[in-house]
Amino acid sequence: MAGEPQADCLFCKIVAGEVPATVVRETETTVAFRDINPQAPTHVLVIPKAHYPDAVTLAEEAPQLAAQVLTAAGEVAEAENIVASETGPGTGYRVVFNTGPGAGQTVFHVHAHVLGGRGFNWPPG
Ligand code: IU
Repeated sequence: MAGEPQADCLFCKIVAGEVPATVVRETETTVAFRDINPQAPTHVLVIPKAHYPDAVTLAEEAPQLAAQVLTAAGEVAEAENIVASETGPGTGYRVVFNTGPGAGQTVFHVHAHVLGGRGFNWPPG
């Protein structure tokens, strides 16, 4: 059923405390933890505690929870001091939802990558 924990899901296991993670923020409905393979000085993953496979499914089936994930991403960015206060490299941050294997999604429990602390290129790689 939508939102129910999945036995074979790594991020459901992090939510359950069965797999360790460096948690930086937690709300009633979301958890944020540091990525084990960081791609930027700040690289935090924000997930809903409930299991949805990707961002679009989350938005379709639980729009309020999708908004809570994005709000938590913004709070992480504030706490990590990566919110743009001026223009220039290393200011501002990215919120990325890889969606589907072809786009690099490897864990099918929706997660927002919050990346900051360095400059970024456009278009992304
Ligand atoms: P992706 O968008 O599905 O590729 O992102 C999955 C991320 O989960 C990736 O950046 C991994 O480094 C990260 N990750 C993690 O933080 N902890 C883990 O135990 C595992 C993956 I497995």
